[in-house]
Parts: sequence; structure tokens; C-alpha cells
Amino acid sequence: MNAKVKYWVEEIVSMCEPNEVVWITGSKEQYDALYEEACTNGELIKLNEEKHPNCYLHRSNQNDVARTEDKTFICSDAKEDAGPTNNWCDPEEMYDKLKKLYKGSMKGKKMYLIPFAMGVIGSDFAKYGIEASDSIYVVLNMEKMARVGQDALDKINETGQFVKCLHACKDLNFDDRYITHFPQDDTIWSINSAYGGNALLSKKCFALRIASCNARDEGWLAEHMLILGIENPDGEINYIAAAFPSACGKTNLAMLIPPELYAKKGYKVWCVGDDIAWIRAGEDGRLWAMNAENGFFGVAPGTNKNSNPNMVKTLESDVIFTNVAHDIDDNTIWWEGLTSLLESDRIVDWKSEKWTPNDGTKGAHPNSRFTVKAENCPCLSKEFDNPDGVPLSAIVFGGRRAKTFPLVVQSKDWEHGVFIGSIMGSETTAAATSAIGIVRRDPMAMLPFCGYNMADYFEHWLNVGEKLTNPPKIFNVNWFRTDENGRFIWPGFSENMRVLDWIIKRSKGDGNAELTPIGFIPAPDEINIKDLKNVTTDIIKNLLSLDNSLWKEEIINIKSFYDTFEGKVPKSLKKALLDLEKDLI
Ligand code: SAT
Ligand code: MN
Repeated sequence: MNAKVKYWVEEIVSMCEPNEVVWITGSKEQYDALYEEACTNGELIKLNEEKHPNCYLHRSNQNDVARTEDKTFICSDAKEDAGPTNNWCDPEEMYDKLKKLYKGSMKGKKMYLIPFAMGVIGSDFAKYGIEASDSIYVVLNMEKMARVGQDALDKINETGQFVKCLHACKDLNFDDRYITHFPQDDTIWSINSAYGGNALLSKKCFALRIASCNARDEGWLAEHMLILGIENPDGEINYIAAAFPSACGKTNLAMLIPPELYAKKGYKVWCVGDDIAWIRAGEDGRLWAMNAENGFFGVAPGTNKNSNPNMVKTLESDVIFTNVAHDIDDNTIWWEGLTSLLESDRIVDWKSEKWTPNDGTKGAHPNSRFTVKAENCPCLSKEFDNPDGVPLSAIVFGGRRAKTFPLVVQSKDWEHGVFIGSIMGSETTAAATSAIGIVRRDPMAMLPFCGYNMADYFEHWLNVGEKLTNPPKIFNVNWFRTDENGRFIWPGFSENMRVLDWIIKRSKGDGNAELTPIGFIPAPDEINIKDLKNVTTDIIKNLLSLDNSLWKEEIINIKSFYDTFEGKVPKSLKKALLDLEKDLI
């Protein structure tokens, strides 16, 4: 074993004092035994083998159902390096505090050591980590989400380079919950939570927070983005990476099935990833993107045959469901929106209590999730395992905005695209434990995930663009505009293909657009609405319109957000904001 690995393991073992240390090798026998143990101790419930082959239900502690951003810290040496959007603590102080919490925390328990790769093992893009955890649930989820096992460990032993991830459920005490990152040490310490983004440390903690710091130092981008490929009738595939905040439909968009109008002509959409893209400049002057993960940890409610038929197929077998409702009669699962009709009195809700749809509460937790390997997905891109990733034609930003942002807008150039990304805002969802439905600024959908000062992050984006001779075009979309009754105007889901079609056209220099204060907006007849019920040209015009008075309010809000960076926001972005203000008059 590499000396660095050995040293780290000795250190955490002597601190946590587990009864036993178990290396996860990736063997089927080992996983089978762990599933059996988890079913025996109640951590998992084995579901109906006929209806849900090899699927399991997990219920988390009721105080532990979403990411806890107020308990998430970036412990960089200097406070300024974490920036105003992150909680910061001095690294020594945090290490000292947490050492006391970890001390003896695994007494009587096993410590599992999970070696994993982010990205294709052996790729120049890939990075490696080891997560130590006292949770079988974490082991079994990690097996689906990352490339886990001996091959990853061999790479780590070769180089001695790995992100050191320590996770302990301890007693899930909310007051002593900490999700902490030490970028200067490539270290993550998480304690007292077993929830997804808090406990599957490969995901947001490593692949975004730590990786964004690595990316800053090494000249690439670690982004909260899906990646999809659109194949046209000639067989040409154009790739798009798109950033949306948690629970805004990234997974559905990544697995989109083109509406009949397009499908008949031979259009297809291929999914490369649904959450995390690592993006680098290629020698050809383009940007190349790779999915850092190996599986999907998606929001269950709302997923169904209409919203995401590919995901329904993906979920046919080999899934861990977390906090969904349980039909105890035939031992199957249910969530809001899965099927409409529910013969009930046989359902227990995510809290394991008897439940009917008339109870006025939710059967599945709004942030209930499924964990499944990407290989289950029927529309998985053939490039999924390509060690070079895929070349990007377009980058798309998007938030959940009832009023301000138009259906789609193209930035004037890369720099303006970075500006558009930096002023993103979105109404909050159940993915984090905070108030829901409030607009918060969420640049590049990275607000909770950027491991360093976001003003430096904007600068980094500008620098990356400067080196590209053939940069992707940058767009912003908003599927969520509502009418006076609060109903969504745009049908969304597969119909989003119509917007992506325009985006691809524009990335090739085709298509008509009008220059507005916030960028190029399609001429109304540029969005194909053929066969689309209830969407007229007038509705498209409305969806593409800008309300100057709302935008003026928006600018005040953006200004005060920029101000929180105390002068560090790059000059060119501040100028773009002033230009926007002027142009709106
Ligand atoms: O909980 S996760 O961070 O893994 C999912 C999400 O919030 O996007
Ligand atoms: Mn996400």
C-alpha cells in the first residue's frame, strides 16, 4: 500500500476507533453480503423482486433528508478564499472541533474504506478518492455513483494522490452536524449526517467543492451541469452542458425524448451526465466535458412515464430508493406524480406511518431520491466511457424564475456569457433544508458548491474562455415562467427540445435573433411550435419578452449581490451590469 494511504488510514482509525476496517474491493460477493446485512439490521428493505428486481428502500432519519448548507464549511487558510457565499472556519479550529466529535465515534462499528474514481479510470481527466464511512448505505450508494473498487485503489497506490474523505454517521445529532472541506489538504470531513450530498462525499463535496479548487489551480472547470448529445437526422451529434440548481429538472432534460415532430425526422438525445461535468480545453481550442460520476442520484417525486420515460426504464431494476412511500401490500414503492390513482390504506409514507393521499401531507418526501447506475439508462451516450469526454457546442444556464428571465437568450460572447451565468437566480427547492420558493442568486447553479471565492471563480471562467479559439456559445433558459394564475406557460419536458434546437442552430451561426439588453432573443417564429397544443406565436412572444420594471428590480438585487464580494467581482462583469442597466432605459 502507498505510504500516504497507509498513513491516512492509520490516522483516522486511531481517531474513530472502529472494531474492524473493511476495504471495499468492488466484488459482487462483498456487496451481496452488505445488502444482506443492511436488510437484517433494517437499514434497507428489500422490495418485491418481481416488480422491482434487486431494488431496496431506505428511510433516513427524519432530521436528515436534504443537504444542510448552514452546516457546510469551506475551511481554507484565509477567510477571503472561501468568499462571502460560503461558511468559513479556520482549518485548525475546525479540525480540533471535529477531532473531538470523531474520537471513538466508530467504537463497536466497522469502518468501510471505499476507493473510487471520478471519471473514467486511467483518463487524464480522472481524479481519485477514498471515502471512509461507518455506513453500509453509503457504501452501497457509492457503488452506484462512482467507479469503486480495486482498479481505483491501484491507481491511488501508484500515485499516492487521492482526496481524503472521512464520513461518520455517529449519532446523526443535528446540532453537531458538519460537512467540512479543507481544499489545501484535499480533505473532506463529514459527520452526523447520512443524507446524499452530505454523506456520498464523491458528489458535491469532492466533484464540485474540492474539484472546483483543483480546477482553479489547474485551469479547468468543475461544474454543476448535465451533459447531453443531440443527434440530428444526418447522425451528427452536438453536445450541450447545462447548469441548473438542484431539483430544477437537470435529470429530465439530460434524458429528454424528442417530441414526435423531431423523433419522426430521426432526432435523438443521448445522456452523458445529469449533475456534474468536469470541463477542459482541448488541443483543438474547444471545451471538452466529462461526467465525473457513474450513476444518478435523482429526485423521485414528479418522475413518471410522461416527464421522464427514460428514467422510468432506468429504474426498472438495481435501485436504492430513499424516503419514498412504500406500498406494504405488494412491497412496491410510490411517490407523488409516479401514478395518479392510488388505492390506498396500503401505503406508509416516508416516515413509515400509515398514509392516504387525503391526509394533506406528502407520501414521499419532496426530496426523496433514487440511486441507480448510469449503465441502466436506455439513452446513455456511447461516449459515456470515453476518457476524453465530449466536445461542447453550447453551455446553457437556467434557473427557476416565475417572471423575469425569458424562455431563452443567447449571450453576446463568452465574456457576456460569464456575466449571464453570474447573475443567475432561482427560486429555492426542497433539495436543501431552507425556505422553499424564495429567489436567491445562484451563479452558474454553483452557489452551494463552489469551494472558493465566487468572485475569483468568475475571473477563472473569464480566463478559461480567453484561451479557447472555438468556445461553445453560452445561453440562458427558463422553463418556469408562470401566468397570472401561477401556472407554467411553457410545456417543458420533451418540448424543451424545441429550444435546444434553436440553441444548436445558433451555435453553428445559423438562426435569427434580435439583440436585446440581455442578449440575443430568438425571433418568435424561430422557436418551432408546430404540433404544440396551447402554444401560439403570441405566447412565445410573451415568453421571450422582458419586463423592464422587473429587470430594474433584478438589477438592484444583482448589484447588492455583487457588492457582497467587496470589490472583487471582475471589472468586465461590473461593466456588463452597468451596460444592462443603461440599455434597459
Ligand atoms: O443531495 S445532493 O447534493 O446529492 C443532490 C442535490 O442537491 O443536487
Ligand atoms: Mn445537483
